[in-house]
Amino acid sequence: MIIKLLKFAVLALFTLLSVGHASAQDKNNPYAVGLGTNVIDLSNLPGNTVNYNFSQFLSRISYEKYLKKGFTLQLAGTVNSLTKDGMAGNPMKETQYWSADLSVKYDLNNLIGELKNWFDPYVFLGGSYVNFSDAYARLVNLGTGFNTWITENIGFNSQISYRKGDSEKISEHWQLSLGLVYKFGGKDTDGDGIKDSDDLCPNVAGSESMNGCPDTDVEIVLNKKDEFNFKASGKNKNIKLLIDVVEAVNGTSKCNKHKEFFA
Ligand SMILES: [Ca+2]
Ligand SMILES: [Ca+2]
Repeated sequence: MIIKLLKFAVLALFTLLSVGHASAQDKNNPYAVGLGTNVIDLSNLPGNTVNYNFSQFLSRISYEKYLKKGFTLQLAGTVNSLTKDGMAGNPMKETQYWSADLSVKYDLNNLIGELKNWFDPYVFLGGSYVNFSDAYARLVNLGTGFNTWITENIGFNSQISYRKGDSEKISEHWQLSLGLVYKFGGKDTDGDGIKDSDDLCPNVAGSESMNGCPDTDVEIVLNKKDEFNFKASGKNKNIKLLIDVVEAVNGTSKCNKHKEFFA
């Protein structure tokens, strides 16, 4: 019990103190998976650790897909083994618990502006399908949490949810969770380190200060195959248009309108 509490406290401390330099989960990394542990508290109000039902270290798994405008869809699964009924640490007959949760998360950075790009607070609302002592119930699931990104793709996650239903066997309860989250899935076609969604020139390598466009003087020459080669200036605001035109003339544009125009 003490060791479990310590593990939980250490993880919580890491979550609060870890400082990174990465950005929130967003269109650049639309997918995320998470692994962690959870605590179920059957009392009316969370906070008193004598009521905590700790679980195995890996007892929660999650998968997320960023939708748009700060909204993310999350699917999560949890297992636990309950021995405390939530009445001042009162023991109860050991009961297996599992739940499957489907939630929509909203990234608060989207609302209040990004305070720190490594800090990613959110709220969520969803439904949980819970198994408790051979009874099943559908519960409403709402809560809040945050991700703390330590690298561009890896972060700590901490959240609390309140679950409420009208089943006699499974009434309201709380779930706290802590874990690691890994986000992925961003495309960088030209390999310049700027994801396609932020790259003004997604097919031409460039610099960060030029939003992914090359920072050189404009120079367009015709080669033996009658294709244009170019060096382009990122200082020119029309650089993207210029590159679009060159790609269209060369037939390498992904844009059908351009292809038709130059056909
Ligand atoms: Ca790029
Ligand atoms: Ca680029």
